[in-house]
Amino acid sequence: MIKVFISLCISLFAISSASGKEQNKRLYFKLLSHQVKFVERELRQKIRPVSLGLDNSQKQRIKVLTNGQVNFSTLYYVDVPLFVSGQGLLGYQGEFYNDVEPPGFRGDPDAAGQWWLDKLNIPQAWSYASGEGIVIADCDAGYHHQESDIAGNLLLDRAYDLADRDRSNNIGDGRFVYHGTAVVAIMAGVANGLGTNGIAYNSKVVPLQNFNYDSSLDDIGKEEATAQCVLKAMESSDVKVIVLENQTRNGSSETFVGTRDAVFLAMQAGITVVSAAGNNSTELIEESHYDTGSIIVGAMTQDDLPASYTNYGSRVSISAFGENIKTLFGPNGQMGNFGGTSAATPQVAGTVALMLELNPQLMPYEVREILQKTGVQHSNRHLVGPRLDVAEALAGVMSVSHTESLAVKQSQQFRRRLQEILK
Ligand SMILES: [Ca+2]
Ligand SMILES: [Ca+2]
Repeated sequence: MIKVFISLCISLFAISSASGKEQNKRLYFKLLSHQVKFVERELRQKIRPVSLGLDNSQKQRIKVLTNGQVNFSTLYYVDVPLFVSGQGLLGYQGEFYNDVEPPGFRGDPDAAGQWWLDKLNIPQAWSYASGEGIVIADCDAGYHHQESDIAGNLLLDRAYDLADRDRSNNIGDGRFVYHGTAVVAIMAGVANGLGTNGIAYNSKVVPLQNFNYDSSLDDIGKEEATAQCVLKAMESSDVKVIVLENQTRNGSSETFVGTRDAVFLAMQAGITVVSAAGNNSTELIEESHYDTGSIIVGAMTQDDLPASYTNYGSRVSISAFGENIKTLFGPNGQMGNFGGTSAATPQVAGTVALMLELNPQLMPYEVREILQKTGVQHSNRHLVGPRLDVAEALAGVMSVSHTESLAVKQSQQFRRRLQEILK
């Protein structure tokens, strides 16, 4: 029954984008019945063309995406031709909001200025996931960690500075403290009714500092500290995602062999690594020769073109927006305009947290493949990969059948052994 149902399902989000040019309207609804099997049958039966006045081709377009189970707290939507009324869909045993979007979570107040939320289909994705239960480690330049918009999601007891051996517990100093603050706010900012919130607003972040950009503080080089940062992140058994927010002169952080090796280990341990491509307009050659399996993120302009500065090449997995990203900088709630592959990377990392909440067993290469398959293709896609679409990525997670239990087991064993060695 469930199998048949899944095979009939089409992505809602795909429907909405494919039918965007036609005269359509959107109907929102929540299912109310408590009898799942009954509702599944109803979903199929009541969608008959006769009940809606649709022909067969139109009928195909209003099937509802589920993950094989009907979720009653989830808000679904369908795009239908203008003449269809919500009354025709009442057989869903649902509560309908004809034409009008019902009150749902669209972000904290300042999110109103965040144009990219809608462009990346993030509010739709929030019907499915918020990052709950997912821990991300960020290797970054510093954090205003007392900012209320990020503090609640930071795991401060694990904060660590890998570059400053004398003050390894101070992640709030250095020249670019705003940088990690901005990254965490985009990726995992707190949904508290104030300011903004992140894409994975219920995830948690281990704040690691890989450089202070201050010779009076830093004892070892940025590249080496980044490699150490990856190893440090792996000491925590619950970290599922590692974010690398620095570049080298030659490209992404993975041009440094120590970092590359550490990333290889993380991938074998089943941790998804999301890495900024860098901002030098450079082709990533070494990264193509040594594909670690990480997700390397390029930057797009607001007009959906590859940014002039972004590093590029076949190894860039996916891209997100790298300009006019209004977000928290701190201190004292100060907002700023963030950009570069540094800004694009947390958009992807937050999405990965949502994906892993839906299916924590996904292996890193599956996460990358789903992101690439579901991203928006553009004419320059060979340079920076497709552009991220968050709702489509979640639909992609829900539609794959997952048979990787052996790989999951192996990665968990590897991770345990690695943690013994790292201690
Ligand atoms: Ca520091
Ligand atoms: Ca907030």
